[in-house]
Amino acid sequence: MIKTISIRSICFLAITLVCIACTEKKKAHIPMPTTDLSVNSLIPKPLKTIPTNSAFALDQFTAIYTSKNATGFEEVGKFLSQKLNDHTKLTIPVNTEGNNTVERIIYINQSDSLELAAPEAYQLYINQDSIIINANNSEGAFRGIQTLRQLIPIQSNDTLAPQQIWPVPSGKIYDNPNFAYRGSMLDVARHFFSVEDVKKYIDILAYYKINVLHLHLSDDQGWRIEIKSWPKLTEIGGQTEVGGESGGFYTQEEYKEIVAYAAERYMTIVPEIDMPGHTNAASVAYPFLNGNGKTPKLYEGTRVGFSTFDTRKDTVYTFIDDVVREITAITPGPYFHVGGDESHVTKKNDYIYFINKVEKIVQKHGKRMIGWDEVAIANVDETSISQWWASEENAKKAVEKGMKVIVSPAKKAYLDMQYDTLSKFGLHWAAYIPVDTAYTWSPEEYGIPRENILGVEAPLWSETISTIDELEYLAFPRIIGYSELSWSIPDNRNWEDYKVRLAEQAPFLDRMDVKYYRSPLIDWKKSNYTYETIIKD
Ligand code: TNX
Repeated sequence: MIKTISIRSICFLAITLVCIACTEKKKAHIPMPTTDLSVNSLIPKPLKTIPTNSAFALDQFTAIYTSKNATGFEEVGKFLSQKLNDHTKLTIPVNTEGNNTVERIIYINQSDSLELAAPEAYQLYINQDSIIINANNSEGAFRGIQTLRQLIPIQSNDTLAPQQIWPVPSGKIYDNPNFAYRGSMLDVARHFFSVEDVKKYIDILAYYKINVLHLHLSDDQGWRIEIKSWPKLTEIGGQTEVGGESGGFYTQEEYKEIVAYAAERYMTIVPEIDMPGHTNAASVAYPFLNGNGKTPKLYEGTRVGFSTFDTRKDTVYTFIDDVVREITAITPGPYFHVGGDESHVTKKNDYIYFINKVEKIVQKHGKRMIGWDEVAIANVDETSISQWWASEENAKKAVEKGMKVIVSPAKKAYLDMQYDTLSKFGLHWAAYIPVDTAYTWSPEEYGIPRENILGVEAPLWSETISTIDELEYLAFPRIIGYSELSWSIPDNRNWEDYKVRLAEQAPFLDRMDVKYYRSPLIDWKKSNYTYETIIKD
């Protein structure tokens, strides 16, 4: 451990610990329970865990300190303090000097150790009087504090001491993700979801170390992002949704708010404008786009594959250039998703011509193109990314082209598939996906070489859901399993072990007011908040 902490940090730690020792009103020794860090309920499961069988007493005499002059570390400390406050009501100061009531510290330390060279790597050392989180950068530190949050018991153990404490099991954790891209997609086109709904989803995903939210921003039924140079896209194309309810769209300011909220949680937003198919709403707003001389009607059904842009018209590419320019200008992440799926009424040659041109537009605006697996039939560049959802042949083509692949097999990873025949929402064209089926597969098992796999994404299409409760019913608990499939190595994944850890998530999900599906396959842990009482509210 010493190796990984800089001299500066050691001096700081030493001074802090001496100050703690000198504190005059020293508290009576608090007996700690015997713990076993290796049987905790962490999801995703960390790479390596070494228990030391004691505990750190989180209480009102705890303070957080972070490395000075390390970008983003203080913000991570403040984020942790806020979340600890939400959970325990304790007010834990961050980087407050001359605080003589401090007895124990949580230190978030920037370290250049080679052991932390892997992206998002962190180490967590939990001792009786200190918790040290080592990371090379603030992203790793942020992942590390999610682990710490999960280790705080649901309730304080006030039978052990005169004051309330939350005993955190002691030991060491070494961790970094198996895959860099760990995502979920939300379809805000079939049904629109408010900024607040999206933020809530982001918040829960971040707790499970998911780092990408892909927003499906346009489809036949609606255009959901303001484009200032083409205002009718939202004025007309954003006014409806499946079932004919009111629709909606994000202004660019609102989209920026989502992007910033995600960035604070080290999550990348991937915007998708689906084309050349799935474009009915855009063509209603600007009929020249479809090139067939007809003005289509707003569409409120759920059929796919009936619309297309006119791929041979220059003005269509001028339009696309404006859309990509405006969206990329407010998207700091490296990706732009062009859809490209189910273009059943676009001729194959036209489709290839279109994807080739759009890829260049995306690159001109400084982003890497992502497309659904069909895009691999075009002459795409190896820097572009294929999102494999259906065709193994297309996935093979992508690998042959040297592309990276996002693994999203509909039969295993589609959050809009029903759990079983009794499910209230969802479809089942690909499969029924109960919670165990969603977990017991491996991104590596489909013949896509490990080095081509960028990661895993679980898409949530919204034909059958229109409220946050319905969204949560389909997403949770399955998305929690997908987080483990993308973060943890195969040796650390096991259904029997996972299902026990998943059961332990109930109190957190209840506290966060997540209306998850209480799968009968899981022996859900009881919490003060029962599902029934929340539903009644
Ligand atoms: C297929 S998956 C689609 C979507 C639908 C979804 C419903 C993909 C790239 N396209 O347009 O919403 O099925 O499950």
